Amino acid sequence: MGSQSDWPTMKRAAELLDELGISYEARIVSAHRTPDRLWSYGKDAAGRGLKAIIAGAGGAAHLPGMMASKTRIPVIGVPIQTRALSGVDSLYSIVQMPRGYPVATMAIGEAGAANAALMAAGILGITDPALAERLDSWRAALSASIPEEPQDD
Ligand code: RP5
Repeated sequence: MGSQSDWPTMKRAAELLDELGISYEARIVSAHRTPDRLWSYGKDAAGRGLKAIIAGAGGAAHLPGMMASKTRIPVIGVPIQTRALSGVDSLYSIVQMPRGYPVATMAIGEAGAANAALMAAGILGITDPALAERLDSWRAALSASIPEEPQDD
């Protein structure tokens, strides 16, 4: 993520990764404030065996796109909801990548962070049958939790 202030949102991704038994590291890597850290993180990602990168950033959200320019590892972008522009700024900054350097862009905010973890699980599940099974169970449990009819409070 681009900042400590992104963590309350990105925690939603971390919680789901925990739930699905996927190991991960959570790091602050800012495209603007720590560009050298971004460069080495992206440069070393494939060699370190990372399989997916979830990149959350807000405002002029250059982290996911710059990360995608430094590594072929799939980058999943999470637009952080900003106070000034409600996260539309983050969304537009992340989603409009030029041909050649894609970022799989999620919804703005906490739903996007949770979905980023599920997207990563889906990617990793292609070659990890045990994880694929855990993801299927998670999805079935969510589906089963939805009532057929609305309840009064
Ligand atoms: C972005 O700037 C970060 O991803 C964060 O969403 C936003 C604001 O950062 P802070 O000023 O709260 O550290 O780079």
